[in-house]
Amino acid sequence: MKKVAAIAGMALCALAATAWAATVTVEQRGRSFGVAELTVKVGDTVTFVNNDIYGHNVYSDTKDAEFDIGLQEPGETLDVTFDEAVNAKVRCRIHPRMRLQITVTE
Ligand SMILES: [Cu+2]
Repeated sequence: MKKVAAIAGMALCALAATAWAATVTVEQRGRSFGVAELTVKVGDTVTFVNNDIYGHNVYSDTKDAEFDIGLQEPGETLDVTFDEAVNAKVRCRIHPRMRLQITVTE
């Protein structure tokens, strides 16, 4: 019986952690990001939604916030989760004018 209780407790912790983390959506349309700046907390997920007629390749080479979601075709949605407090400069490899600043706070 004790073992069952421990497993139930772990499941509750996992649910609590999920409830605290937020998901913020960033749209791409007209070869630009829907917002120029965004502030999220550590553990939050940014969902990149390509609502454009062009493909995009969103990435960041900012230290501690590196990611590259690759070629994202129109209509595709991709998630990036931030696990460090950083100021991430987000760009598109195909469209250098696309710029987004994501501030990740504790
Ligand atoms: Cu692009």
